[in-house]
Amino acid sequence: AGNNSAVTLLDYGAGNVRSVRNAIRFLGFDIKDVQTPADILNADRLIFPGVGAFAAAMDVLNQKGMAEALCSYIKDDRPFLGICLGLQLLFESSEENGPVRGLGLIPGVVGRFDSSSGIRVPHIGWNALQVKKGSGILDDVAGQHVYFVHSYRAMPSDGNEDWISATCNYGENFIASIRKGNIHAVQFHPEKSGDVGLAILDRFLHSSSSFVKTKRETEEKASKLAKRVIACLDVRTNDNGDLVVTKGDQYNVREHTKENEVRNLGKPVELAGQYYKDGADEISFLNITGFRDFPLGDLPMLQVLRFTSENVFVPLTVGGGIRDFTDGKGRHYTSLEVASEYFRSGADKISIGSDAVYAAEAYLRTGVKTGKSSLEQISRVYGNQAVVVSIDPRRVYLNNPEDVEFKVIQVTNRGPNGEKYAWYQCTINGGREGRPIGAYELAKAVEELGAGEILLNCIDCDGQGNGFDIDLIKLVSDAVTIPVIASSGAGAVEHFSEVFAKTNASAALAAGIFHRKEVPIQSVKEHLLKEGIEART
Ligand code: 1PR
Repeated sequence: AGNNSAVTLLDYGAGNVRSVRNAIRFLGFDIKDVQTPADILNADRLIFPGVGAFAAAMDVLNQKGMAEALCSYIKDDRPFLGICLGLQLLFESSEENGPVRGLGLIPGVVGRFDSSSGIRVPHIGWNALQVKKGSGILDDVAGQHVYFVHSYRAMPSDGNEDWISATCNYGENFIASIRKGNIHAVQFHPEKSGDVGLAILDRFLHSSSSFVKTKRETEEKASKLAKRVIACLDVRTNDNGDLVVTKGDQYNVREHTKENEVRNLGKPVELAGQYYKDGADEISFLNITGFRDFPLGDLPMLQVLRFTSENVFVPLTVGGGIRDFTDGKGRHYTSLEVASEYFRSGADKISIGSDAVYAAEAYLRTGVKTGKSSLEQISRVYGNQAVVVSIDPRRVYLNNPEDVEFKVIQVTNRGPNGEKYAWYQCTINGGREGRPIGAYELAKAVEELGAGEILLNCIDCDGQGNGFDIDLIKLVSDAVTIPVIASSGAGAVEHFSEVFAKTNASAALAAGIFHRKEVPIQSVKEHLLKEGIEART
């Protein structure tokens, strides 16, 4: 930390603020944690990264006497930065499970995005800032993309106009940041917004910034939500017990040699760091043997997250093995404990595969939401924006669409025996077992159960490099209102523009082409921009 004074962090224990801590440390500052209301009043600079639900946060602040201290700190115009819920709590009230009263410092009510207007909720991804002049910490970032993840937002009004320093457009113009004197708050996540976000944090931490952002001119170029490009690392232990990044062909990760060894494409932490530098909008780790190896016994994966999140400032997703589990000694772990450990170690989202299939099957069979599935429990506690459902479907061709009870489509390219139809059968345990449910039915069910996003793989296309399964992605992205990540089959930059032009996917994920260094992430972005598709560069 050197000459820098410490920054005070208000972490009321409702969730993961590890990324904010990592970003502050990365910028060379020490962190003092708020223990008592007096610590707020004595702070030189206060950062308040709100996490969790609005009502729960207000309860804690009120119980600990911190609400009053916060109000007085802010009214005294002392240096303050609120992040995400840390912005929303400044308003009068929120409709999230409410109405619930907020701190009441800024006029306005926080409401939910309206998905009936055709936008996907949660608002997840990199969106452009419309910055007003004199915004202080947002100087030079007008028109840049920053990372948002939320379902609720504050709206501009005559009453709060003088507070607004930036807006963002998502179906409507909502408040992206506020500023008055030394008081700042942002709806987006600077700690997850790459260089741009670090520059914003750094401006808050220093009166005059030393972190120079030179990537782009300050002209407002970007205007809307960018299509995301996600790098995926399939991770498992190899036969020597080392955690390696691997990659399969149609989910088979073993080499076609006599030894049949697990294909080793590198070290997870190094590769993730590389992809961050290369411009990945997000990074996913999938622990592909999680269905048989219990993740909390799998400490290396938690270490990978801890190390990665120290230097990688874009969202991290981790999946594999999220379910209830009883270990050899008879100790029972809930899926919520597994997920919590992933979040604490630096994950922003968790991804559920097999267990979500069971949950969806049960829900469709009974019509009852028990609230007990891993999906429901984790999204209730951490919010649905933190829960991704990963689907591993396999195409099943049919001559007659009446042959199955699942949603059938007419395929663009006929099957091997001239079949005109197909359905997409969900699988579990890394494609090893087919289940009596289609990708379409599963997607709709998990949306209702609380999933915030869908990661849509396709076993037929995985590792083939022939492009995404457009039929499948269209089917699923039109069936739900949550964001859908297209996955499996990318082999060239054109495949990315194709999937965004022909489907409503919000993001495209690839593994093999990046691992084999065939196509740099930056080329994908440049290609998208050339094709008129919004991308973050
Ligand atoms: O079921 O909750 O334990 O989660 C297991 C997770 O591991 C699921 O998300 C499942 O998709 C994943 N998984 C399981 N087995 C494999 C395997 O490959 N044998 N990998 C596997 C999934 C698919 C994508 C891949 C894309 C892009 N890999 O993640 O990265 O297909 O690849 P490409 O660009 O090279 O074509 P649970």
